[in-house]
Amino acid sequence: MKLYTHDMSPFAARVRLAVYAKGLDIELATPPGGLKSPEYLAINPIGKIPALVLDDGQVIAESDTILEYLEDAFPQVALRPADPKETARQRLIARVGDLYVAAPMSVLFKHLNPRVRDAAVAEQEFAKLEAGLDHLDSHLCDLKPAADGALRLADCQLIPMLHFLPVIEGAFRRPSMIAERPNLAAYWSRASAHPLAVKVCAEIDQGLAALRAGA
Ligand SMILES: N[C@@H](CCC(=O)N[C@@H](CS)C(=O)NCC(=O)O)C(=O)O
Repeated sequence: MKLYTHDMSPFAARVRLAVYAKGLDIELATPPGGLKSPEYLAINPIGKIPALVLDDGQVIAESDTILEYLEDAFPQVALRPADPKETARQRLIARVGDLYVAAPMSVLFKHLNPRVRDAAVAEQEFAKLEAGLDHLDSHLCDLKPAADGALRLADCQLIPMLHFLPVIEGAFRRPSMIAERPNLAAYWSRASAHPLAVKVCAEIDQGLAALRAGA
């Protein structure tokens, strides 16, 4: 199996977290010729990472679909809780994270540079992001690290995204949005200390440093 990924991508980092947690032997590769090259579009017409290519050639795109596939195909190290109610909560956390946190973050990422920033769009997206983080902090998500300290699918989805928040806060000179939310802050202080979270966040930082250096 081959995973198309990039160190910096929080969506690809989700999948790498699951791959590391499950101890899977999956080749990591960057898209040949870049994300929009004919060669990569022939593999993943969506033109985004991550994409997983199975040994029989089947391509699975979209990080949440890849995570679910890996969980179904390699359940030996389980990242999905056995209890259906807990699974529903984990899926809800992941979905809230995708729809209401990752979405505005992706827009804000395009406005990091103050010289080409649309301040009105940024303001709107910050309002959406703050609301999304409030949802994660609320009773609805009941965000807590696993009692046994193990990683779960929702952790794989949240950790790279939350690690990215300071990049956005720094560019817009905003205070920590995690620190302002007690449940999220308690979750993050535990989740970010997991050795695989430390590993994958270091990879993201390495990717960001390479981007800033113009690599
Ligand atoms: N919904 C997709 C989002 C993936 C995504 O946006 N990946 C970014 C890298 S972090 C990308 O490939 N962007 C290229 C583009 O949007 O053209 C997923 O969950 O896999």
